[in-house]
Amino acid sequence: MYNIDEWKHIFKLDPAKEISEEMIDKICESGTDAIMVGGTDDVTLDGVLQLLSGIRRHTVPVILEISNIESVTPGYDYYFVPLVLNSQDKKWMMDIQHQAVLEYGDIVNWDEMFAEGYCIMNDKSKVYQHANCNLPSNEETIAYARMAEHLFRLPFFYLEYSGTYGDPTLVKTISQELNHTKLIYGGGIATKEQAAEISAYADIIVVGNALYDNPKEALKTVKATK
Ligand code: 1GP
Repeated sequence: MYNIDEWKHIFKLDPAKEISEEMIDKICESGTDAIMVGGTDDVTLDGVLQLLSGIRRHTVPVILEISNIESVTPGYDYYFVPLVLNSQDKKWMMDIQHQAVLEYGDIVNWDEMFAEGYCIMNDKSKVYQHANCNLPSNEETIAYARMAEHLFRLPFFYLEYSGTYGDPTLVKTISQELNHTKLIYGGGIATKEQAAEISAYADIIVVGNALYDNPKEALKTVKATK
């Protein structure tokens, strides 16, 4: 449907946060490759549907990153399913996904569904605490990336620094490890310079918070990846 292989930039909108219709329009028309809807706390079906109706007035592809089963709805182009590789609980890697497939496996369109091997690198972030993660060393992070590519053959490895700018050297190292699995980087990108620095290595960068904190700068990150 869309050529995901060519994507470089994604804006992530949090259904639990306020955003104006006017801003949604600007984000959708920014030239970004896709809009991802996802968050950690208070993600409700209402919030997910409200964002979808705003985004659907534009032609940009829209992805639901599944946070909980209750907020899943038809109408998105793609569904990304996080598997938290560095969680200490099997629940975040396997069990909630298993439960979802048990309930909805008969009606799922598997062509729209993609797994993301998450490695959460910011121990101060909500998502790190929510998923009860362990902070991996650089060597351990590389090992997760290798597992994502060679053992699990995942389409995406998501290096998640949510809320803080990560280590570009590590992003470079990880990118050199991955040939088939695409590297998604997210976290703390607030300027076009940061967007350019990370996009030199990551296949796709995700910009989230900056849209709420400094939208004008955030919109400029798109161009920096092209
Ligand atoms: C969050 O990776 C995304 O899941 C983006 O991070 O909000 O820090 O931009 P920021």
